[in-house]
Amino acid sequence: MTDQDHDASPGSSQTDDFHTGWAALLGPPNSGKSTLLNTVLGQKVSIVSPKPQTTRNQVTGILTRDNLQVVFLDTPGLHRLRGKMNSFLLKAAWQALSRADTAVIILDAALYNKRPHLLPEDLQPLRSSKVRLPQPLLVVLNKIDKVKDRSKLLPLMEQIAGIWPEAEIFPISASTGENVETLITRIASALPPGQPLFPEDQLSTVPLRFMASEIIREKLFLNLHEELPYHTAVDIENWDEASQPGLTRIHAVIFVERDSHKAMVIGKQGRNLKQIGQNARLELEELLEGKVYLELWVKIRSKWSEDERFLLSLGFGSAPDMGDWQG
Ligand SMILES: Nc1nc2c(ncn2[C@@H]2O[C@H](COP(=O)(O)OP(=O)(O)OP(=O)(O)O)[C@@H](O)[C@H]2O)c(=O)[nH]1
Ligand SMILES: [Mg+2]
Repeated sequence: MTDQDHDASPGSSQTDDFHTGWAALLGPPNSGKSTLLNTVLGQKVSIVSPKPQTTRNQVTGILTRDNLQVVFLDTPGLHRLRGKMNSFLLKAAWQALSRADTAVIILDAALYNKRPHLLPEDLQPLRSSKVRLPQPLLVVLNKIDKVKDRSKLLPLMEQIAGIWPEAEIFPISASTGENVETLITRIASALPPGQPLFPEDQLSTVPLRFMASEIIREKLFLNLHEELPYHTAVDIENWDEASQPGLTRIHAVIFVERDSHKAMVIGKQGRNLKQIGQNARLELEELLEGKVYLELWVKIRSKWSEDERFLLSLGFGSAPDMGDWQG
């Protein structure tokens, strides 16, 4: 026996027909990228809301099976908005594509079924001459649970085939899981042979603190109206699990841009903030498998979304851990 046989590294017990790789989930905002990632993993790693631009960074989700490890990269939706924060969002999406062995483009079939004229414009960023999409090109038509008459998908499939003749199209529902397994099988067959990069029980490379701030941000997206969530950011200022066994004390700051935002986040008699805090705490307790004391503060930081240093300090633009490529 060699030393390698004793090695407890992730790849030690695997055979040569193991396939490993990175799969980027890309597409317009609100198409269901994060929902799909959570469904594939059977667990929530990426936050979801009915509002576009919910995801603001790359979020990894690791699927490990007998002879397969797919590291999915959830990404911010591709859009055409301006501003510093938006350019960070786009950078995160394009970086994921450049790292990926395969890319899955996720589209909202129910949306384009009703409004086909939106498709060419929404696909414009992906059709730019600067973008090189890996082959095979996998295109997902998501939300088919909302398309009662499935024959209505045919014109959309034709429209996509007209744009990308080589595309393989997968109608799915990320919410119900319909056809998701077929998609996973196809992604798996597109990945190169290789040893796993992460231990088989690892679900993500995202740090717990980041996940906690994301959970709070999700509750802001779910509880606040209209544009307000876009003016908020969350930072975990203190994390204490040492003082009291079984209890994690988390002190988080919700940044807003103006006085009026602060008043709306807090709500009448503090009702909004209380609700946001309660919802976030319950989910944090599930994540951390223990009691959580969550303290939320709302602070005004004018024009934070244009402040590059501040955005960097919040983790914008930082790529997730690559893992050990040696296995
Ligand atoms: N009916 C239905 N709704 C879906 C499906 N997939 C996602 N949704 C909903 O679509 C909305 C957006 O889902 P997300 O997963 O946040 O979409 P996303 O592409 O990650 O959005 P961004 O991060 O903003 O780019 C949420 O309200 C989801 O519940 C689906 O298959 N069927
Ligand atoms: Mg998302």
